[in-house]
Amino acid sequence: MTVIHKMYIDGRWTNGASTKIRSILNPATEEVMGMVGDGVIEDAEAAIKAARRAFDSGEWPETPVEKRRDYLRKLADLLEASADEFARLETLNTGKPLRESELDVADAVAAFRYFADLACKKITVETISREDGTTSVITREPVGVCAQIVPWNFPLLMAAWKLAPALAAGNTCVFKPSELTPLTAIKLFSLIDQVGFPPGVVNLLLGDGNHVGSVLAESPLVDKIAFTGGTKTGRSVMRAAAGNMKNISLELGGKSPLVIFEDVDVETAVDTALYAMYFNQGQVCVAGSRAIVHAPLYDEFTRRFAERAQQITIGNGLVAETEMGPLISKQQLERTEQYVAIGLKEGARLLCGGKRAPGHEEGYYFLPTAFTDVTLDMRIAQEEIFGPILVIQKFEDEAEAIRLANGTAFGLAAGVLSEDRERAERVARRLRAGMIWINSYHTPYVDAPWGGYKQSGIGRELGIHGLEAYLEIKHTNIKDKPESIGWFAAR
Ligand code: TXE
Repeated sequence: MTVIHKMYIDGRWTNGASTKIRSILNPATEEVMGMVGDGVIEDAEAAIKAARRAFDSGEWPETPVEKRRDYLRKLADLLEASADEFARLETLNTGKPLRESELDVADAVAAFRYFADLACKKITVETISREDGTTSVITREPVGVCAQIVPWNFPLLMAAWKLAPALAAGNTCVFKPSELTPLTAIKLFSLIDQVGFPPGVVNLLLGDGNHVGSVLAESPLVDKIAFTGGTKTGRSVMRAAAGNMKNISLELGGKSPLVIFEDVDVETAVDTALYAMYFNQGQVCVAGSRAIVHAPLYDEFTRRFAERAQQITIGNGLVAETEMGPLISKQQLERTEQYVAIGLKEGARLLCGGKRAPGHEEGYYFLPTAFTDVTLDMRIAQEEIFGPILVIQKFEDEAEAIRLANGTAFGLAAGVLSEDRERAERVARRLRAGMIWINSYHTPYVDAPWGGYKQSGIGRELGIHGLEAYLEIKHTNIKDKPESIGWFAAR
């Protein structure tokens, strides 16, 4: 019999208020691999209430930060001890190659440890002694009840990036994974249960965005909403959050450029561009989905890129040789196909791929695809596709490279490849993006900020900035004892 996974609310597993069940698919086989309870409005409200009570009672926010650290370290240890199981489950539910899931689990463990320790070091008290005889005390306090909504491309890692800083800072959480990929989050909550966080401190809500996600964004009992997902959904979350002026963190879409100068060896340039674009089948917010290539290198680059893209081994993520897995869903597959049609209609030239991967009867497999002859005004150059489609553009000089790179509504990430460090840094300074890799790509560092400019979002995750996003700052001005101020004469 298939096990039906439940929600975790107020320290207990629950079926939720309805009998609705959702089937979870393996995108590599299209088979049902799990059944989960599907949340409804009442479940969202119950989770919010539990988090509100746990926060307002003071149990978690007033727990000493060192003790909160111990809970999170224990969680990290348990996660590390079952890393193989988590990686396998992540691959089954998302389709991503196992080597990528293994990285995700290791990064998730690192995030819990990092924020557990950082909170102890950085949640400090500053004092200023004043000539007027008062003292100013500046403290950092948790924001309150945090609703956290994540997408399907990095389910476990996004859970860690959201929960670790929030809990370390003393907040209480309602966490909602994507309705497509809840399985590693459910498994993480079985560890959370084992660690024994006080009831209501950390709650798992299942269900889709329109039903339960929107309740989190709107609720006046929620103090902060942290969202990772598409820009369109981000906009509606922001609108809903305005009702009670929630604190917001948004990590949204991108159309990130990889600027490649002619002094780079063509094999290295192609290798980096393949990695920047096709990692996780291109379903990465920072995917290097626009290669902007210096004219002298352009012909050789495109020729070699097409050859190498066609050599990528596509298959089930559990098979050791697999380099690229399936897309997450039928919907994403169709969306990717539609963008190929859009590109062709706009007059771009298909360099490689452009269709479902042959030889796969089941599963949402799509060939690594690239377009040349792309102009900046085309939709394929402007819109986030979130599938394995690269657009390649040519530039003549540095000014044109910068103009093209900055020429979209997004500003999440960018890469610059050049042997000339000075030139690469000069260009990087002009790029309007939150994360820039020079001669590298993709790696997130847990102690360095992650987030975007422009329509790629608001705020930063990771690093000290990621912790501060979950803290309020309070100034308390203290005078030893009450005394008349005498501003208005007593008559
Ligand atoms: O994402 P959504 P979808 C982009 C990408 C993709 C497109 C659509 O271009 O093709 O978005 O993907 C929850 N209130 N990205 O529809 O809608 C939802 O349940 C509150 C980029 O899968 O952004 C899920 O948990 N929550 C991206 C989460 O939001 C709502 C990653 C993300 O879903 C909601 C994913 C609502 N009204 C998609 N509607 C990135 N850049 O990282 C949905 N949700």
